[in-house]
Amino acid sequence: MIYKNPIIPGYNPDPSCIRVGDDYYLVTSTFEHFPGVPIYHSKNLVNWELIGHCLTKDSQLDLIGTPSSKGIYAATIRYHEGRFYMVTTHTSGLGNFFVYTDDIYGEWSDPIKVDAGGIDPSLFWDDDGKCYFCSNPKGIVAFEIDPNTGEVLSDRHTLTFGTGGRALEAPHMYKKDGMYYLICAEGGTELGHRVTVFRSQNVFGPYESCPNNPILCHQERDLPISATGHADIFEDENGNWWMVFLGYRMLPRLKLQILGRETFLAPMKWEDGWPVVGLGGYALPEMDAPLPKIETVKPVCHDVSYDFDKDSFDKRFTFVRNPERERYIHDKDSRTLTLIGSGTSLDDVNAQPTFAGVRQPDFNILLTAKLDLKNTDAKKAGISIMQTAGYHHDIYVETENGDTYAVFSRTAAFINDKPGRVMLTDCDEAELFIKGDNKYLYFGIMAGDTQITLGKALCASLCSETVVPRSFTGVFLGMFAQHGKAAFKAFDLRVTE
Ligand code: 6LW
Repeated sequence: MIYKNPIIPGYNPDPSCIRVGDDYYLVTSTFEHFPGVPIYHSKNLVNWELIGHCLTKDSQLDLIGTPSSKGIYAATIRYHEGRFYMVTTHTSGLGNFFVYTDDIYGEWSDPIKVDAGGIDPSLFWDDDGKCYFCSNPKGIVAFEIDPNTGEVLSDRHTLTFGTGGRALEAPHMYKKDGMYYLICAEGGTELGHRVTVFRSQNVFGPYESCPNNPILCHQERDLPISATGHADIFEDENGNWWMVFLGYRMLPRLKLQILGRETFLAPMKWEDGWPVVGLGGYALPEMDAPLPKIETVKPVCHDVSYDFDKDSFDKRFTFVRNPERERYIHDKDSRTLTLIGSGTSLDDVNAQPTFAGVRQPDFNILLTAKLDLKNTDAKKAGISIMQTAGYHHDIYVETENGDTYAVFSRTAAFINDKPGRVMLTDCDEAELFIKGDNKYLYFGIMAGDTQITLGKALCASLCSETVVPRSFTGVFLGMFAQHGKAAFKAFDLRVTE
């Protein structure tokens, strides 16, 4: 059956996936964003539902002051004897740690630290029940740990220094037919990114490199998906093998991306004891492969339509660092979400603005949000397309000397344009919009007699990757408030043609 890539669009990097029975669970990395590490569930590898997050409590994840693209790096999910484990690195906090749960729909444990250097940790259980921890302090290193306490139980062994690509990372270990396999990423997460594989008869090596390395690499191919790497593999309930990996979709004609590193899927086979990925080392936006449970496949939809009829946020809403929860008030009777803005603005680096957003899932989008102006007094109340404090464009309502204005402002690389502004008269409600295609973003408002596109920006102006070193995130579309109340009545994000 033909399926479309990315399987999980928008900012969803460093995927890790497991099968438990005929259920698939996949996690991705989240940096300075809260809650941390989303968990997606699927039966057919095409329809993925966000079922929760591993790190939902402040006691599990402290992001206060975390710079953009620091915080939570790549996570690995594993399952052993009824228990789920998620292991990751808080690069500006605890370092390497894991959490566990026996109920993937419930809460996860507090973090258990592992005394290990490097990033991109993973766990592997051998047939004898021993648990091994891998990461990349210098080369790929593995040692045995106690999965209850995180205690280190063996010497540390270097398994490989890779094939010579820079940034050897993302080690994932597996055992198949008595052989240990180690899948890694090399080349850095940008255009030279690749997947390499090594194998050994012993857990601690020596490991031999696959003669066909890299087994996935788009660097020298003219393909619509770029930067493929950072993979995890699994066998489905029918005995077919799959690889999930990150990649990104470029803005046409530009070597830039804004949606972030997304999650892709390719079928995989074994030939002569080595994995062969996709179409002999590459993957396409449409792939034909034997998906499990095809009878359950439904049309994929990434729209987010929300009129605040609940007591709390839809799981898809994300905050920049730990949210100050009292600043987000849901009133399901009046179907209003009131944001109470502090003095913090979206421009404040390492801060916690009053902002709640969802990942931009595609280039062609229309976001509309309704504001109840009678119950809004914030200095700024509106919507933003936001990558970081230095890269966001906003359309908002502001009140000055009793007059209300709609304002468009553009912040890119800390350059603030002179905002576009129009006065609003005789209206109780305003509908703000951001419309995007793969070249431009348009910002406007409909309020009373006013219907106006106030500004336009190139999508590329939001791109921080390749401009800011180590920029790992993607773009959010969200609501915000600064200095006072903003009463939102609806939030509607559509992926358009
Ligand atoms: C991640 C590393 C990488 O931990 O980038 O693309 C780092 N790969 O493996 C941040 O996502």
